[in-house]
Amino acid sequence: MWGGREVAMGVKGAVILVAVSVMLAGSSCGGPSAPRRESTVKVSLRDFRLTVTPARVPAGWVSMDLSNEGPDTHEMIIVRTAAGDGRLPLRLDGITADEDALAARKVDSADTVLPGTRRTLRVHLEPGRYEVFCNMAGHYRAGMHTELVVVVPS
Ligand SMILES: [Cu+2]
Repeated sequence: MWGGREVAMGVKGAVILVAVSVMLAGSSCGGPSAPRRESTVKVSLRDFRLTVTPARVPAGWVSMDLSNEGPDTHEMIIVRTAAGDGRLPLRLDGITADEDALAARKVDSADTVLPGTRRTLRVHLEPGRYEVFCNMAGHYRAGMHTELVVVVPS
């Protein structure tokens, strides 16, 4: 009884080991062997709040996992800025950020994230301060913005 169970677990363990070694071999064939770190930031979009978790990540590739909790459609724009959260230049309407003025500092964006849906945006971030926001009419001014700090990897 006991012996049989051990044998069964042994076979299962061996299968896992093979799978892991295949994965390791696969990941090392794409160039230099330097470890590539990738962080994940959960971005929650809702009426009218935007949060990032964690709010501090090491520089490098970051996977921004967006989730629109609704009820409206939202978007996510990420720009580099040292101005401080909620201090982006506004358009003349006074309620939306001036994307033309921010074009040079824009990293990337995800448009039209429908309520109840998720999307992942991979971005490469240098150390610095960034603002993550939604710029659909009025949403910026209503509070859909937050800061993401990118630090030198330790
Ligand atoms: Cu929005």
